[in-house]
Amino acid sequence: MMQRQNQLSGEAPVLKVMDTQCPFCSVQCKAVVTERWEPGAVRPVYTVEPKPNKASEGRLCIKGMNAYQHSLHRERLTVPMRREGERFVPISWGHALELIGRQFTMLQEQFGRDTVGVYGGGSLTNESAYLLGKFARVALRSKYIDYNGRFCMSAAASAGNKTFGIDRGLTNPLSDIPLAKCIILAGTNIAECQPTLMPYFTRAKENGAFIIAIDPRETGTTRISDLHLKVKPGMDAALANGLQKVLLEEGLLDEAFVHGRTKGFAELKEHLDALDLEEIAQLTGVSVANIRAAAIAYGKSSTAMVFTARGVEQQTDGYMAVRSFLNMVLMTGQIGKPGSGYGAVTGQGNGQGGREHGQKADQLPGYRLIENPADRAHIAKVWNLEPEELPGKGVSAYEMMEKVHAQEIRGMLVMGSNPVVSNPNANFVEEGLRKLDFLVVADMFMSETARLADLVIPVTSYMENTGTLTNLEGRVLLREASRPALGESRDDWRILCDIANRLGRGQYFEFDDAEAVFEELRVASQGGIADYYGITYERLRLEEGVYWPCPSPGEANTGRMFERQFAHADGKAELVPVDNHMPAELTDETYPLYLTTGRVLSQYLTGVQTRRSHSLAARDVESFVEMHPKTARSFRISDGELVRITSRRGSIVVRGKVTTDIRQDTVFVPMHWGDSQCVNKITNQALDPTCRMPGFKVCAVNIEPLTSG
Ligand SMILES: Nc1nc2c(c(=O)[nH]1)N[C@H]1C(S)=C(S)[C@@H](COP(=O)(O)OP(=O)(O)OC[C@H]3O[C@@H](n4cnc5c(=O)[nH]c(N)nc54)[C@H](O)[C@@H]3O)O[C@H]1N2
Ligand SMILES: Nc1nc2c(c(=O)[nH]1)N[C@H]1C(S)=C(S)[C@@H](COP(=O)(O)OP(=O)(O)OC[C@H]3O[C@@H](n4cnc5c(=O)[nH]c(N)nc54)[C@H](O)[C@@H]3O)O[C@H]1N2
Ligand code: SF4
Ligand SMILES: [Mo]
Repeated sequence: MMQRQNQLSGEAPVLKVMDTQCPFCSVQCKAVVTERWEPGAVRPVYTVEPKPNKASEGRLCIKGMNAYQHSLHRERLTVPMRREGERFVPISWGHALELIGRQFTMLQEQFGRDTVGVYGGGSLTNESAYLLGKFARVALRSKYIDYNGRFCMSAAASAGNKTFGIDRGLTNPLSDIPLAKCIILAGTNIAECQPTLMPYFTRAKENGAFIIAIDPRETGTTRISDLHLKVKPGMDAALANGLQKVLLEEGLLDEAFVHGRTKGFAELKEHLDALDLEEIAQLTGVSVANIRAAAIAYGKSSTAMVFTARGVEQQTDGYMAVRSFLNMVLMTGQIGKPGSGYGAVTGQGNGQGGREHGQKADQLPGYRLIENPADRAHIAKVWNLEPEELPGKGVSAYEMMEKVHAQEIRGMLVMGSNPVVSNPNANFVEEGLRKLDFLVVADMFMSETARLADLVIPVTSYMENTGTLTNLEGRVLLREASRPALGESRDDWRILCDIANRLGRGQYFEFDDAEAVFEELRVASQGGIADYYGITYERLRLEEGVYWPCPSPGEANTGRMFERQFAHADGKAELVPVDNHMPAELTDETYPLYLTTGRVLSQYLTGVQTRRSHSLAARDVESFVEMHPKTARSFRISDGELVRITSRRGSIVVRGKVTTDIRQDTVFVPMHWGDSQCVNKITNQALDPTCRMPGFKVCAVNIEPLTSG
């Protein structure tokens, strides 16, 4: 009808075409958003089309299709807001910055520099993540900074660093996946979490690959598998031990590779010899026959790849569980070749870059270490400081929350995270954040964490800010702004410069645009493990993306690592004996079931963005608890009924969903909802001793129907 009228009036619609990149997961699919104003229309109509690119090959999932909806949402924050009692009142940027400067300075004068902490996120661009690290060390001069990637990539990152000498999510380009003849998908739900990558796996299957899934539940991902090992939550390290034992017994080792390119095999063999396969079957809930079938399929394939994600990694033994799988990769020499390798499937949009440039408590840019004198000297020089002026290492994300609770930290800046929903033991975290003398949250929305703040400052969305993001392959991509900032919102990196100025440290933060920040990041990363020196905005525009490490502007790599050597000084990878670790919390009479947590296709992390997209919110309006029909019957719960789930830390209420997809001893709740549906109110805060990852994937719970009678 409208179109006819236009034809009659002869007026053309006004089009605005925006080239952009999805803000959500680690694939970083490119897209084109078109805004179309018909003459006389009261609001524009948006269409979204995928744009060809190397990772997604021109695919886009429903989250990418609908991301513009949150970016344009009427609840976007457009001005700084200051708390007055229970209300928030708009204030000017000048006033907001003055307040931050005054409060942080006052707290630091009274309680010492470390009393102000910084909490970042893996959605931030490389430029903002880099500057956040610099902000903590140079503007605040505090040792306390960490970020949500601690909950995401820390286990795989530590395992990669220790085993290979480098942590870059995938050791191979995505285009290698269809070449693999056997694929192990351990604790990864690619179908819902990186949906646009699924065709790589279905292509492998068409090429004859045997796919093995390891997951306590059936998911869109396990459904493409030839063999599904429905492991007991938390028992992956033991299962991988079982697989290695069979490889050893069957003689399916690559002896030349083991002797030439790895170290530690003798100790590993001695350890495996002493393990008992029957016992492993008992512990893991996977039969000996299935363990054998999986190991033999993997060991006999000419090419093979192993992928792990949060199912294996978000455990109190996440670091060692990944190492157990890496033992298997190395014993068989299935790495550094077309179609053979390992992948830790990175989570957030910039989950890879976010962990390379200094948001982590012990890190400096370029994957340098804050406790290494040479690394400190390099960065101090780039930052125009003396190395002694840099603080030492702080503590991990949840441990920072413990310090907040203990009032050792009294002021905090949260940028790009919603910790009150995403931290384990969330009631404790909320209690802590309420005690802060001054909490500043930089966000697009009034998130559950922003609601606790003294000051909330508005940031630009993905369509409005320019910067680079590094996808799961280690490919650096440039996302250019395609819309002006909404209201008075500002880019994260700009806000950090503005605050630094108020703290009297402006001379270290003189940047006119994101590219200027990237230019400094290049130099800071030069010679480091994650070397971005050879990458420039100009190259990124011309080449679509560039893999790191990239030490010089003329250089490009194929994205396949370890073809000849590993990144340790001696060129060898490290094998290690791994225990059959048990979860930090076991079931008992009061808490008879295991709870595991994860994701659904339509929602993203704590849901702050996706719950504001009407098309996505409509797909999953509330949380749920998946349980087996036999479990439901024995707890007298019927499908669709509200269920109270209780752990040693608290309780939540969500809707019951009865399905044969899950193990009988386990229930599953997604993480995307806050308040009374926030699953982290009941998860366990126990941390992995090495990487400090919480065990989000196992705790002991009880369930009961909410209805009476
Ligand atoms: N739709 C959507 N996509 C996302 C995100 C999102 O929130 N929503 N988040 C992004 C981010 S930040 C991340 S980190 C990734 C996460 O990506 P994934 O790690 O793939 O996602 P999860 O659902 O957390 O966990 C994966 C699987 O682990 C299984 N699992 C649970 N416990 C265990 C266990 O003990 N052992 C094994 N082997 N498996 C277990 C779960 O049943 C689940 O199917 O996804 C990214 N993509
Ligand atoms: N139980 C359980 N808990 C989990 C997990 C699990 O599997 N189970 N997974 C963990 C994992 S893997 C992750 S990654 C964490 C993530 O948990 P969070 O860090 O809480 O992640 P988000 O929900 O993405 O929160 C990001 C916040 O930053 C805002 N934001 C988005 N983009 C930007 C930006 O560019 N700048 C700024 N300043 N703000 C922005 C969003 O609006 C949102 O409020 O949760 C962890 N928690
Ligand atoms: S959520 Fe991930 S897979 Fe989906 S469009 Fe965005 S980047 Fe691509
Ligand atoms: Mo994540």
